[in-house]
Amino acid sequence: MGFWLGKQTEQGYQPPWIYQFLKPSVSGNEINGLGEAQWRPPSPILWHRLKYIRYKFVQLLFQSRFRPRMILQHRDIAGHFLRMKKRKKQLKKRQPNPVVTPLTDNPLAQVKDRAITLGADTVGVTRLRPEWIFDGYELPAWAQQAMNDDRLTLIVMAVQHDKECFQSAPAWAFSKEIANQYNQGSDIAVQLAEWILDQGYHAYGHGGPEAGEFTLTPAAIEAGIGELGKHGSLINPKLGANFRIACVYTTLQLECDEAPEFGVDDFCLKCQICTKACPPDAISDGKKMVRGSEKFYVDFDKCMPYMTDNYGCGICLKVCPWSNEKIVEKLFRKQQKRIFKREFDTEITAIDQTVYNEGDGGKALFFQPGSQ
Ligand code: B12
Ligand code: SF4
Ligand code: SF4
Repeated sequence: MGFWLGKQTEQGYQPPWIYQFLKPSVSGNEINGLGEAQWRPPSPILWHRLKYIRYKFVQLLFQSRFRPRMILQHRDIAGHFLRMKKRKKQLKKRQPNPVVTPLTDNPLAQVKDRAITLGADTVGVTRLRPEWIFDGYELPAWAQQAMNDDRLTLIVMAVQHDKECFQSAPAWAFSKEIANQYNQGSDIAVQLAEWILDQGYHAYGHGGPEAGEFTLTPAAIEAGIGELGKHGSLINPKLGANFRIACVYTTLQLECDEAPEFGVDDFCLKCQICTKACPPDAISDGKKMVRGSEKFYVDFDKCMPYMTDNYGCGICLKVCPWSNEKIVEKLFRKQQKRIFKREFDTEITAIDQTVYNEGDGGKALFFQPGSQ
């Protein structure tokens, strides 16, 4: 066992002494509810205020390594991060314009266009659900009320990492790019929320690295951004797993997107690329029961120390075949075909109007019942 950095041994990856010393006695998997058959809200585990989490010293260990290097080598990104923190704080206090400006006939398209113009790579819309809120958290009163009435619109946006940096994972170039895209996502979310506030509706924009008030992954699935891969991150049919997520919740009413299946689940059950590539062996080769639902699960206790040693890792995202831009479209077509054959009467719709929509509007790629 190394003191400061972990070691690969014949028994596999061994976390460093400092991590073992600072981690609490409770397993992260237990906090996440691994093996629990009953539903319960997700518990805050990491990237929260220290008072909310048991892994506070682990979080501090990560930050004590990441932040000084960032400040010394990338002052611009560190500065942007501080400015975003301030803007998000100010945004929470902002009230909507008392004069409501009518949107166009198609507000959904108007909002999506704006998000794309601001820099989002893809956008989806759903309603924010109470079951995604972290235990102990509450939304601002206006949002809490709208969510209880099932009227709280959630706009989910994906921002892609620079491709070259992404390919360098787990090198520092990718870690720095994670921070950069957290800033970009936050920037887009804040600007979109400010625009919605100007139109006369409540809105708040959130982007990482802080976890925020709710778990983004199930929300992004519902908004049609992607499907959950075995590596625990979302896969989008165009971006693969090469993206981060930011969002805006608002009282502006928008039509929701669908969360169509495009074959990730089926594909992952046969593929083992990420399971084999993950150095600490954190990715299970099948689904697990977690807080009442069966899903792919990543072992927190194995992933976190390796991530800390490597400032963010990301190997699982990089090796995923869906992240290979040369084959992603082919994979997508193939899986659509398989699903179409298997479930003949399932209506398969475009996962995202911004995906593969050139030429014939993308219809040929989405195998609709009755087509072909
Ligand atoms: C804390 C956190 C971590 C922690 C702990 C994760 C864990 N599962 O225990 C650590 C540091 C280990 C981590 C690692 C990574 N993370 Co992380 N992480 C988060 C964060 C801030 C909160 C998630 C959380 O609290 N999980 C704890 C509980 C809820 O986990 P869980 O029950 O196992 O649920 C997970 C999934 O199953 C899914 N989920 C939750 N409920 C449900 C319900 C259903 C029905 C389904 C299908 C799925 C689902 O969401 C959870 C994601 O961790 C989110 C941002 C956010 N607000 O959601 C980013 C986030 C999930 N991470 C992200 C990424 C990319 C990573 C890494 C690849 C690191 C990197 N280089 O970027 C690795 C991947 C390995 C992994 N473990 O998943 C991205 C994913 C983007 C994407 N394409 O999907 C997010 C969304 C950040 C962002 N804003 O973009 N992460
Ligand atoms: S981020 Fe690294 S350690 Fe964590 S699951 Fe992915 S490959 Fe494994
Ligand atoms: S590498 Fe393979 S198993 Fe892992 S998430 Fe990607 S497709 Fe699924």
